[in-house]
Amino acid sequence: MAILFRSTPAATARWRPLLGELMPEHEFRFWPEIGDPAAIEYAMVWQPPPGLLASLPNLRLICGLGAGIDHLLRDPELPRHVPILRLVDPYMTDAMSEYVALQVLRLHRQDLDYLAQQRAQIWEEREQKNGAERPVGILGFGTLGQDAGRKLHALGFPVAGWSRTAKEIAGFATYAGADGLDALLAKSEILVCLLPLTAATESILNAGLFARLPRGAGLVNAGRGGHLVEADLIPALDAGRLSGAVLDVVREEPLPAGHPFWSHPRIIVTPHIAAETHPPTAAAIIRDAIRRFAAGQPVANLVDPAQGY
Ligand code: NDP
Ligand code: OXD
Repeated sequence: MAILFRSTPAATARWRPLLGELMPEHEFRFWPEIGDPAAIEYAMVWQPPPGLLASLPNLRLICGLGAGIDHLLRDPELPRHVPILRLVDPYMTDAMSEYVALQVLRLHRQDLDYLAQQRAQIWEEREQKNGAERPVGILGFGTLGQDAGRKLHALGFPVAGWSRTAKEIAGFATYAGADGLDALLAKSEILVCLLPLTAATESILNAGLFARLPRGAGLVNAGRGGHLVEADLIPALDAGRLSGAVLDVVREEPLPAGHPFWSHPRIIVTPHIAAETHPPTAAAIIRDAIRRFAAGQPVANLVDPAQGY
């Protein structure tokens, strides 16, 4: 019985030494050297090439190496009968909350304006609110959204969360569904997207949505590039409808050279690093899940492909 590992070359180099040590009972096959496909029962994968998983006739469990599974579901040949485990790692959750707190604070404290002033050697105060006066809305109030929400709340921001199904969570205003979205947008001076990319959330960040936010709202997208209609962003910023946007994810990654997002003064781009998979913690989580699965015990964080996340 073997486990297939497939990720980027850089990630593979970081995982490789850990895997043999943590799971000596398994033989690892590192893509593209997969050997006899029939021997592979488990796959640990990030962005597998289309058809790779379908070529493994005895595959029992697909372990995604990220929190999102859109990279798996876009494979038209994905073997739909094989269960999918997504990665839920408190280390990554902390990382995402750090990122969200940083970027929300940058937007809240007018960091883009002060950086521009510094470049122009302008020493000038700007009017500043407190966090308690800056409502933040989080689209996607799941594992990552709720943790980020708690940490923003601890910093003093009023936080509201939007999810697919209704929730009651002490300390937060919560909204669900299309009607709930309008109510959340109406009061979100900073909007954070931590949604999974699904048919229902694709292109959700568009001109129509920006128009429902308070004028001059800030945007942080750390969900997926496919959430944003890229052509709508710069016009919204240039018109003052939005005051700034932080993008950790974009439709084409890496962001192509010369793309207008690189140089727009009111856009901050980071290279999909908000919450990177952390092999030392992730490997132990996946090892435990595989052991439970192999023993026929219940496994947490198996996803429903029909739901899309
Ligand atoms: P979860 O599944 O825990 O949470 C997803 C949340 O989105 C849930 O609250 C869910 O609602 C909500 N949601 C899903 N579909 C809809 C919809 N149609 N309308 C409203 N709400 C919806 O996922 P995580 O928090 O772990 O991760 C979220 C995403 O973050 C990942 O899918 C990935 O795209 C992105 N990510 C980005 C990273 C980065 O480095 N930039 C790193 C890790 C993840 P409900 O609670 O009702 O199910
Ligand atoms: C993830 C990611 O989904 O890193 O984990 O984007």
